[in-house]
Amino acid sequence: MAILKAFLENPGYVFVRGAGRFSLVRKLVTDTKRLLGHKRAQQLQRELTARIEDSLFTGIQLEEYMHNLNTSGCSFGLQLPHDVVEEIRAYAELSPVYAFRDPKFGFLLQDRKQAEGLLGREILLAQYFNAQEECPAISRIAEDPLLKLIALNYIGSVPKYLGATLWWTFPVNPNRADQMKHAHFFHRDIDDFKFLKFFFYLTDVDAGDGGHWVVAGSHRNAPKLSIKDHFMTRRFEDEEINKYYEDADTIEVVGLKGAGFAEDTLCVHKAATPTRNPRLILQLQFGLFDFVPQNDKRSLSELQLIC
Ligand SMILES: O=C(O)CCC(=O)C(=O)O
Ligand SMILES: [Fe+2]
Repeated sequence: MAILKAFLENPGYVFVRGAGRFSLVRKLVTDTKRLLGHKRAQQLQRELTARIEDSLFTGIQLEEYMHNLNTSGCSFGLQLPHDVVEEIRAYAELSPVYAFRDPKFGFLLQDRKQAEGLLGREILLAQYFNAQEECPAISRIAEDPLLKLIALNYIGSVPKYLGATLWWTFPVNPNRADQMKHAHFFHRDIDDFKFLKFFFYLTDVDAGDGGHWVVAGSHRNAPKLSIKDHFMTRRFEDEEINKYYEDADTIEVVGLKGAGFAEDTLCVHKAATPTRNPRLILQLQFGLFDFVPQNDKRSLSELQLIC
């Protein structure tokens, strides 16, 4: 019944979440889109290449970058300029952020302890809403010709920009339910038939302190630990993933503020809970369709402060 209701409300969403689990369906939809949109994709490729000099990013060899992304499902080495990092940091310091991504739980960063007192629980994660509209630096990144070229080449047809999300994770002792809900267990995202995320750290992220973890190559090699895993998606325990994949493929992404990477989060991945310092991260997503809402847009009337 619940599935039928969800299907009637948003058939595309149910279609992606269901059929998108199967690599054959993903390939069929992606290839069809590629064939149908070939001309538009070529045109976009030319336009972006013509303005590549405007990119915020330097020192990236596109061919090598795409090779790594295609084979590993992730590719590293993007670096935001200092002024862009500082603009986003300033926005984050001054704007309300929302505990557990709940529009009713807004607070200012400096009032985090007070917000925890009022909520009666430690805040593992807090996200901004309407960040891109309110912080022009995020639009500069979203419009960047190199990022768009990477997305175009990875997705294989004109990519849809699905939006940005900016959030903090804090060094707390979270309960298991919060960790499950907020991606602090290994999982795969079934957001589309083909999609790509870019992540940027806006704080320094050291080893053992809240980094993003990804299993290289797992976009083409899903963890199938039981018959059920052929059909269902779920959260995985670290031990399950460590047993299934080679140690060398499981990467803890560390980096100074401004460091960025591209990832097909069909790869097995997770956030680790910070142990010492809060982590601020920006995510931008591109895909084929926008069935699964990924943006952070909320009407102002929905947003409430708790302190
Ligand atoms: O916060 C992280 O590092 C992981 C987030 C995540 O799972 C995602 O954006 O799909
Ligand atoms: Fe995820």
